[in-house]
Amino acid sequence: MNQKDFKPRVFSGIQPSGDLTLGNYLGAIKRFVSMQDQKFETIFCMVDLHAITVWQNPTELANSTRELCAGFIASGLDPNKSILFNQSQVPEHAQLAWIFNTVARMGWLNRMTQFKDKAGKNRENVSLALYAYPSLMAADILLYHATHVPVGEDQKQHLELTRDIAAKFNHDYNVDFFPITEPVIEGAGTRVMSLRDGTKKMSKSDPSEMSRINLRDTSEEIALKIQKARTDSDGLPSEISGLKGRPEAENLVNIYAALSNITVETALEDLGGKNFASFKRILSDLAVTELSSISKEMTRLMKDQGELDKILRQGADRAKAIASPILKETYDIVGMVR
Ligand code: AQP
Repeated sequence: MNQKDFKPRVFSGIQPSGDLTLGNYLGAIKRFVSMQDQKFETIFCMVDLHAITVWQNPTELANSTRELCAGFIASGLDPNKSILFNQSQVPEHAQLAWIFNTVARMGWLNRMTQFKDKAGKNRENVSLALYAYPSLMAADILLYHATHVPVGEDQKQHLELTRDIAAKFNHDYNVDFFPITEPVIEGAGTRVMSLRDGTKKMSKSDPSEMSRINLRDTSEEIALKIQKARTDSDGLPSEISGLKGRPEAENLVNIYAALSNITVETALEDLGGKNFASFKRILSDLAVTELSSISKEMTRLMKDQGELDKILRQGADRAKAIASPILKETYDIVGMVR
C-alpha cells in the first residue's frame, strides 16, 4: 500500500499531572516552539484524559491544565500560530481511542514498558485506563492525521505502537487512511535524567523534589538543585567518549547543550577540563536565565484564568474542525451507520 501525501502536521501533548519539569521543557516544549516556527501546522494538547489514568485531585487537575497552557505560551507557543487546547474538550479523542482498542492487540500493550514502570508491583490495582493509555495516545495523533510527533525518548515505544495501529487499521480495512507517523526525537534534551540518579528519567512524579527542576522553581531553588546534583569525582572531558559510564556527568552536559541550543560535542569543546563546581555555576546561571523569564510570564498569565480558558476553548474549536471529519470518515470505513 502506498502512503498518500499527508500534509506535514505536528501533534504532541503533555499531561497536566503536576508541575512542569525541565525534562518536559527540553524534551518537548522547547522543541514544539522550534517546530511552530518551521513549515508545519502545529497542534499541542494538554492531555487531561491521560492525566486521570492515575488519580488526580479535580481542583488541582483544572489548575494544572491552565498552568500548562500558561507554560506553553510563556515558552513561546503562540495561540494564533499553533492550536492549543485540552483534550477533553474534543470528545473525538476518546471516540477514536475506542476504535483503536479494537485494533491494538493485547500482546502489543503487554510489552509497553511505561505501563510496567508505572504499575510496578501494583499491577492488579491500577486503572484499566493506564493500560489502554497508548491506544488513546495513538488516537490523539491519528485523529489529526499528524505526520510528525516531537517527544522525549521515553515515548518512543508508544509512537511505534501508534504506527502499528495505523498500519493494522489500514490493512484490515484495506484503506490508505491513517499516516505512518514519524517520531521526532532529536537533540540533547530528549532524555533529561534525574539530578539524583543519572539512570532514572527526570519526572514530575518522582517523590524527591531534588531530583528535578520545575519550571516554577525560584532562582535559588534552581541553583541549589544544580549545586546538589550528583556527580562523580573526575572533571569534564573534551570529548563525548569521556562521558561513557558517567550518567550524571552526561546528563548535566546534555542539559547545558540543550539550554544553549548547541550540540554536546560543541558543549564539550567549551567545558572540557573544568571541574564540576565551576561547571555547575555556569549551568545554574544558564538555567536561571532561561527559566525565570518563563516562570514570571506564567505567573502573569495565570492571573487571568478567563483568558486562558478562552484560548483553550478557541483552540478546541479549531481542533474539532480538523478532528470531526476524520472521525466521521473512520466511522464510515468501519461501517457505523450515521
Ligand atoms: N525527563 C525527560 N526528558 C525528556 N523528555 C521528557 N518528557 C517527560 N519527561 C522527560 C517529555 O515530555 C512530554 C510530556 O510528558 P508527559 O508529562 O505527558 O508524560 P511523562 O513522560 O510521563 O512525564 P513525566 O514527567 O514522567 O510525568 P509523570 O511523572 O506524571 O508520569 C513527552 O514528550 C515526554 O517524552
